[in-house]
Amino acid sequence: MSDRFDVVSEAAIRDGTATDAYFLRTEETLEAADRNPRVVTEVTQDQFPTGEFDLLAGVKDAAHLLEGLPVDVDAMAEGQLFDGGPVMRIEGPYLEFARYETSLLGLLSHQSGVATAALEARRAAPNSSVLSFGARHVHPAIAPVVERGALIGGLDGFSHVAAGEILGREASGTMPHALVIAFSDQEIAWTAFDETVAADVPRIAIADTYSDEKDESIRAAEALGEALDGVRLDTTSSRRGDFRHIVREVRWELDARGYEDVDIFVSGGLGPADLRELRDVADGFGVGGHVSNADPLDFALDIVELDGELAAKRGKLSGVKQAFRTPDGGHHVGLADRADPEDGDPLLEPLLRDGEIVRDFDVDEAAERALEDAEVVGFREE
Ligand code: PCP
Repeated sequence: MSDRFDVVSEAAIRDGTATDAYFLRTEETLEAADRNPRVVTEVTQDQFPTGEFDLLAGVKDAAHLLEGLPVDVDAMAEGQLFDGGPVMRIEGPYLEFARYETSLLGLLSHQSGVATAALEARRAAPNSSVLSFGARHVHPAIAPVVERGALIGGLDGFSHVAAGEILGREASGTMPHALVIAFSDQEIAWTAFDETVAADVPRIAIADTYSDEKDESIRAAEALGEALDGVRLDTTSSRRGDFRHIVREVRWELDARGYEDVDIFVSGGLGPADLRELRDVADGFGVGGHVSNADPLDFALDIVELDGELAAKRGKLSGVKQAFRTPDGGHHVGLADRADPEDGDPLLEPLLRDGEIVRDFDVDEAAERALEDAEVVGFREE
C-alpha cells in the first residue's frame, strides 16, 4: 500500500482484500461450518431486456482478477452490446471466489459505463475525430481504465500520457490556454509552439483566450500560415451564446481568407447532443466529463444454481442462462440448456477454464465489434 497516495495496490486487488468486509465474514462463517457449495453465479444488470442497450468493457481486467482460481468463467466479448441477462457466468466452489465479487463488479461496471458513454459520443458524430479529454476529472491512477473504455466505445484517441504508455498509444492534444497566458501574447505563443514541438504534432492553436474566436482564428492562420492544421474553440460557457453560430462564423471567415484547410476543433462541456448539433460544422471534438464521469453500470453478481439445483434470491432469475443476439438485432435471454426459440447467436463464450485465460484481448477488435453491433441494434439512434 502506497503511503503517499490513497491507492489500493495491484497485490490487494489480486489477493482479494480489495473487497467488502461482509465477504470475508461470509468466508469465515462458511469455513467454520465446513460448507463450500458448488455454485453458478451470473453478472447481470437487468434480468429482462429493457429496450436500452449498454456496452460491455472491463473483461480483460476481470479475467486477470479471476486468473488462477479453480473456476470456469464464460463471458461476452468486450465491445458487445447487451440488454438484460448475464454478461458473465462464474462456476466453481463458492469459497474460492466469494471475496472477488466487489472488485469484479467494479472492474466491469466502471469501464462498461465509460465505454457506453464513449459509444454515445461516437454515434453522435460518426465521421468526426472525437478525443477523450476527461482525465482531469478522475483519479490519475485509473486514467488508463477510462481511456481504454473510451477506445472500446470508439473514440479516436485520448490526451493522457501515462495512459498512453500503458495502452500502447500516443497521447493526443492541442495546447492549453496556460501556454498563451504564459507568453502574454497569442501570436508569440502559437509561433513558439510551432517552432518547438515535434513536426508530427498537429499545429492546433487555441483560439479563444483573450479575444473573439473569429479574430483569434484568423490571427492564428495568418501567424502560422501553411503550418497551421487547425484551431480549437473551447469558448467558456459564460460567453458561449450560440456556439453553432460561432463555429460557422469562424469557418466562414477562415474560408473567405483562403484557409479552407484549417480544421475547427471544439471542446468544453460537450455531450452527444452538442456533437449532433455541431458535427456538420466542426471537424473534431474533445469530450471530457461525458465520458470520464459516466455513471458505472449497475452490475450485480448472483447465485443462480447451488450444488446443481436451481437457486435465486427474490427479483433474480434462477438457472444457468445464455444471452442471444437475434437476427433482427434484438437481445434474448434464455436458459443455456434450451435452444433459443428466436434463433439467436449465443453471446457468452469461454473466458477461463479452471483458472486459465482462454481468450485474447484486443482493444481495436472490441471497438470494431461495438461499432458494428451498435449499427445492428440501432444504439442511441437519432
Ligand atoms: C478543455 C475544456 C474542458 C476539457 C478540455 C474537456 O480544456 O476546458 O475542461 O472536459 P469537459 O468536456 O469535461 O469540459 P482546456 O481548454 O485544455 O483547458 P484549459 O482552460 O486548462 O486550457
